[in-house]
Amino acid sequence: MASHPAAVPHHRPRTSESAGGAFWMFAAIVVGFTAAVVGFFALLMWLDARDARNAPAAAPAAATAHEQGGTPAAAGTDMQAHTTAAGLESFAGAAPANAEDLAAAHKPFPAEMPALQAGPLAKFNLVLTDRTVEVAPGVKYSAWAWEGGAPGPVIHVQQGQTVQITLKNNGAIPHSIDFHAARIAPNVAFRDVMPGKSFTFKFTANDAGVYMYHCGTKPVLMHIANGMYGAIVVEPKPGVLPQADKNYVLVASEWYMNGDGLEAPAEFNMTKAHARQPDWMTFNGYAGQYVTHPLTADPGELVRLWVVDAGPSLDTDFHVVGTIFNTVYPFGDMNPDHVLHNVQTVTVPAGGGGVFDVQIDDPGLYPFVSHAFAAVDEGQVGLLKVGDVKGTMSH
Ligand SMILES: [Cu+2]
Repeated sequence: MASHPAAVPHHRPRTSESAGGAFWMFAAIVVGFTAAVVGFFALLMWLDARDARNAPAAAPAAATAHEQGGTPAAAGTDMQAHTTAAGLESFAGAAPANAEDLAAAHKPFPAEMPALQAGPLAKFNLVLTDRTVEVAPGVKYSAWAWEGGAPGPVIHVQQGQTVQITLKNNGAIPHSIDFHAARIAPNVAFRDVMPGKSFTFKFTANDAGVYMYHCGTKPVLMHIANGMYGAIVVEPKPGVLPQADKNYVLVASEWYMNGDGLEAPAEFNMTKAHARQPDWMTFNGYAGQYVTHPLTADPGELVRLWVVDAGPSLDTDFHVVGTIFNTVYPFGDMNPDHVLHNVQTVTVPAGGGGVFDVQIDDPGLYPFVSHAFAAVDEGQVGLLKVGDVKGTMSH
């Protein structure tokens, strides 16, 4: 060890000492600056959280404010037109004067999980079509979607069932379908289907969980962002999970728009999609729909939320305000040995899923959100109404 390079000429330490001094001075400046920046953003976040806590209540209030010449805002959001960090014009929060009436008249996407099909084979017909959808009250979007809009229908099968998918392409260009629940050669099963054509394939749903399905035709970002996504629940074999009293399926997604969609339908904006700066973020395709039309449960019931984040690009930090998840199956891993207990927020990644069990004893209105709170301001918020409580948070 005597010949170790640590035995350096004695002037060396002085040099490195003075370099070290400069380094530490620089580091101190950086740390000080960082602390100031972090503090500033912490304040912004606190302000945002404080505002957003009131977001569900803000829906009718915002419409009233608009009628009085105040800031227009849509159900469940608290946004106004602004320019995004990348200098892109945002249409977040755009709303007509009658947004509140439109929100009330909107028929929410059915979040209740559909029944299983009996027998070893479950068959599903999916129809792709170009159509105008609404992504928020009065906000129209020219989508590439499904017969019923976006997301596509919830597919519910049991682990071990064979799933037969028939995809009919009624759109103007080729599309395809990629099932994350399948172990299958994608060049065969997920191939492009020409306009007017149908394609059928099968896979066995051996892996329990909740999975995304989506069009996988290039550019995939555009096909997903335009509405070509949905959820498939592969329920574990009977007896694996505690019996849930309520099962709800939520598909989170983002909308990137080239206009506000109030007069003419908005279309996809690739620049915003690449910048990951959506105008709207939704559960089941429509901003704040479960604020106006809450999901329901009785006190003490076991509510199971099957959540998929369709993205295309942002994660969903799933959280229910006012409670703690009793059990979480992170990433949709349904192995009971892998669950988390008593946690507040768990990320559902873009292109992934998560299953959330919650049991609430106190009657009340419990918002479910992506706790990345910009998502709430952009519409990714709903209410779980526990017990016989009145209306939404504002009533
Ligand atoms: Cu497509």
